[in-house]
Amino acid sequence: MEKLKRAVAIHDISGVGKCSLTVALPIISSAGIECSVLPTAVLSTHTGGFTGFTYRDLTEDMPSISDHWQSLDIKFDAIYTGFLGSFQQLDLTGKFFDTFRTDDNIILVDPVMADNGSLYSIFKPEFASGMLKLCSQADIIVPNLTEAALLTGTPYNPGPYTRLYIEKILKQLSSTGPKKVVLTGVYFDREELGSATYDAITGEISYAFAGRIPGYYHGTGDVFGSVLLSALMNGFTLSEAAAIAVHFTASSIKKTAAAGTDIRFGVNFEQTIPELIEALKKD
Ligand code: PXL
Repeated sequence: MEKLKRAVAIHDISGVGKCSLTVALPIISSAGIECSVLPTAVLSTHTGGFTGFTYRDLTEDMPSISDHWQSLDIKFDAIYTGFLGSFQQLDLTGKFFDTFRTDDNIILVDPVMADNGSLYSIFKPEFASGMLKLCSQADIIVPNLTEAALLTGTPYNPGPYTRLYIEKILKQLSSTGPKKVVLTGVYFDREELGSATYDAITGEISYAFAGRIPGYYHGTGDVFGSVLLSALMNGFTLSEAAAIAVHFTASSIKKTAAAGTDIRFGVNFEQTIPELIEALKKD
């Protein structure tokens, strides 16, 4: 039996409305990877589409959790960050990277802060500069096109896109530090939606698409990021991992649309997990 790999997911816990840790934990675990968690906040629901949510900030706990793990000499094969609520959390997460980085672990930052052309309501515009700094410390970043615009200081382009535009953004993002970039929300026509990847070491660019399902579904970025990391940790290349993540996310959205689920509650990824296990099998 191969040694179990261990990832740590640094995200919030939103009690209702599947996203962040309630997505990362089940997906990464079902991919055969131990998933440790460093919760950044506890919310009653996520912040998109629900009003009146509670928000308990856990910033104060982050350094002591990190110190305890350091004292135990805990090692992580991957560090995966998502929703971070403040500059202080960005700073503490950057310090966490410095402490737990090894020669061969993966640091994956999903710069969760915006979608559909707008910054999430709880963030101020300056937040993007702090997120850019954290991204510069990552091996892989996974922005959507709104986040990419904020990180590159370019105006948001709602698409459809051209290869020229996408490849310029990929290279601009990589020039800020991360050697691998995965852009989500890429489309050249109204029929398909997917991702583009860039590996600055090999120069390889790849695309993966699935049929577009109309509507906006919450938590899909976290589903995508969790599957991407799971596939990478199972030995798939960046382009293969992105294709697995695109098809898993699209299949989960399809099931959600067919079930008529309220889109605020996230996607029916649970019913897609058997497909992930199949996709991760090596022949
Ligand atoms: O899925 C991203 C996300 C994660 N966590 C919280 C959020 C959001 C997006 O709105 O509000 C708390």
